[in-house]
Order: sequence, then C-alpha cells, then structure tokens
Amino acid sequence: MNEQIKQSYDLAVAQYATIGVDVNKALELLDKLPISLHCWQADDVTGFENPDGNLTGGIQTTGNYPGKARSINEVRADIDKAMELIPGNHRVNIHAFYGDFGGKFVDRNEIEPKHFQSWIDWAKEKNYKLDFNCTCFSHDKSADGLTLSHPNPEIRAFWVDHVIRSRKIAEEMGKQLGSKCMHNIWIPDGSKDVTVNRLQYRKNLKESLDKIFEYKTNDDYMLDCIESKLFGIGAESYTVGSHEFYMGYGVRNNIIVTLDGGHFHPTEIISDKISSLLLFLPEVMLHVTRGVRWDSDHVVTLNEEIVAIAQEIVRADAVDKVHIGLDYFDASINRIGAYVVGVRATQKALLQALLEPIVKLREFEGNGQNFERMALLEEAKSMPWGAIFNYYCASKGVIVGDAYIADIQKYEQDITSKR
Ligand code: RNT
Ligand code: ZN
Repeated sequence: MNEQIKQSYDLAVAQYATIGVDVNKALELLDKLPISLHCWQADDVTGFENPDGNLTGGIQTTGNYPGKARSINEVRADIDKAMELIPGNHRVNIHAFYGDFGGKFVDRNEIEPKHFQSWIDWAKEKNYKLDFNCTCFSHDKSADGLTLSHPNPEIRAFWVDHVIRSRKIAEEMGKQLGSKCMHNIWIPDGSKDVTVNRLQYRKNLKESLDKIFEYKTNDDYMLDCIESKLFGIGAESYTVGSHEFYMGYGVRNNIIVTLDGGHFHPTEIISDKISSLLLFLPEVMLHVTRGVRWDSDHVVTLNEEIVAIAQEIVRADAVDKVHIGLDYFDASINRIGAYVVGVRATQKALLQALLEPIVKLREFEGNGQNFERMALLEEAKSMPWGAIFNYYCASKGVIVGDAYIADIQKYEQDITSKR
C-alpha cells in the first residue's frame, strides 16, 4: 500500500483514539454493510421487456448522455465496472422487466424464476447478492395510472398475479444465493387532479395487498417491503399508496416499510423516521436518493441528510435491521460514474457515523450538557475520516480518491462511448 495512505491512516487512528473511537472496529462494521445497487441506473429504467418502451408511472429520467446500456450483458458489465470501484461486497437490485426473455415478449403475468436464472448465475459468479422488485409501471395495463388500486377487478387481478410471481422469483433468488432477497412493492397509482374517491382506491389497494400476501413466502429466502410516495409527475394531487397508508398496512401486517428519501415533502427527512419505524417493525428498507425540488431521484452525494440517515442507523444500533438500497436515475452524466459517486457517498456517510464518539456524546446528552454535545458533534465533522476511507479502499484493492474519475473516463473511451 502507498506509504502516504498508510501514514495518514496511522495519524488518523491516533487522533480518533483521543476521542475514544476505535477505528478498526468501525472499519470492520463498514465492511459488512452491503449496499444494493439498482440495475436501473445503467439503462435509464428501460428494462428488457420492450427496449423501445416508454418509462411511465410518474417517474422520469432526463438527459441523453451517451453510453446507456442496451442489453442485459451491457447492464451487467457496467455494474461489474462500478463494483470494481467500490470497496466491500454488495448487492444488485433488479426489476421484473429486466428478465432474460430471450427476445420473446413475456408479459408481466407470465414471468417465472427461469427468466431470472442468468441474473442469479451472474450474481453467484461475482459474489453479489440480489434484491428484486415487481414492475407495476411502463405497461398497457398501467396506462391510466392505476394498477393494484384499479377500479376494474380484472386489471387488479393482473397486477396481483404479477406481484405474487415477482415474490416467488425473489424467493428463488434468495434461496439460490443464500441471502434474503428484499422484494419491494412500489406502484405508481395516483392522479393528476382532485380525486373524490380517495377512500375507494385505497380500499382496492388494501384488498389487492391482502391477496398478494395470502401467498406465504419463506422468510429465510425473501422479505417483503412496501414503498410509499407523496406524488409523481402527472400524479400531483393524489397518491393511493401514501406514507400513512403503508405505515398502517405494514405495522398491522408486520411487513417492512420502505422509506425513499425523495418521497416526502421537500423539508421532510427520512432519517428521523427510522427510529420510530423500528419500534413497530423488525426491519426497515431504505431507498437512498437525493430529492431536488420536485425531483426525487438525483444521484446521492455526501450531504447532510445522507449523513443523518447513517447516523440514525448506527445510533439506533440498527446496522443489521436497516437495508440500504440506492434509487436514482440520472441520464445526463456518465452512468457508471453515477453509481460510484452514490455508493461511495453512502459509504462515507456510514463511515462518519461509525466513527462518532458516541459514548462521550451520550454522556453529554445525559447530563444535559448541550453545548458540549454540540461542540463535539461539530469537531467530529472535521476529524480525518477521509484518511480512513482512503485506507479502506486501498486495503480492499480499490482505487483511492479521485483517481477513479480517470478510470471511468477510460471505460467510457473504450466501451460506453462506442455504444
Ligand atoms: C418510484 C420509486 C421506485 C422506483 C423504482 C424503479 O418513485 O422510488 O422505487 O424508483 O422501483
Ligand atoms: Zn424508491
């Protein structure tokens, strides 16, 4: 290892020791924290069911930066490239419309585990674990913006069938890979303008979910999650699956709630929701993203909220209970770069949180010494965690610091720019 990286690390370790923090322990924990990389950043949420299909459901990618992945192999190659630049062992999150359909049209109510076997084989080979999502958007039967809450029982049944099939696929992924697959349900259902039958759509959704969960999966292989939202593009006035809806449903039925950082009012943060949910549910799923004004899906950067999320996970002693997945899509910049920036930012936030002088902070708080708590929190922000992160990357054989920019540029020159 580069001498400078090692020396900076040694100095940082000594400095952390003065505030009672064990750096080795923090790194051991960080190394066990998987982040789930969302496959849909690689191809702007297009999927492989219909490569010419339009993205619908109130979500949108903007930008047409060259190099979008056009096939399953390209998505996998790009994720492999991103993983190379990220320390630790991570997960890949797949959507149902990314199945390996062999050029044939396979509708959502026809998908089976066999369509995902090549994903499982790839994951096995690369030592990734998989997460999964039903895809209830970008489809004829969601064209009017409704799926599981649709007034037409036949359309509801179609989507119920799709979600149950997706849960079975998740179960198979978890079974073959020996790691619980998180299956997330997000639906776009909502409406652009004032809606008068708000209760009825929610009743429909509740009934659909009840049917979906009648099929019991094996908890050792997969866990269900349900994700709320405040509004979507073209669905500004009403969202059937609101936060209250899913929190109520999740708590009553013991189903994990997914908190997406971009799905709340602009000043509302998810970091403060973690400790509440964990009192009523055994685990929490996060969709880590960066909301910017109306958009909920910007690339994660090391901002105050991502640090606060990480701190809440660590402070609540919940590293084993909170699942971290990324969820953003940016088509305006190098897409592999978008993965690497987002994962590294999340890991840096987690590292900062793991390096907190928590014993001393709790002592100050317990004594009502609030100035002291504030001052130590401020000092912690400029402690040399960057030197620790660099060392962590180097110790895992991963490119340190901004040198990954040139590496991604090279991949762009050799591969993505030729697409
Ligand atoms: C949409 C939700 C959802 C999707 C993905 C593609 O607002 O956040 O999680 O982004 O499932
Ligand atoms: Zn999400």
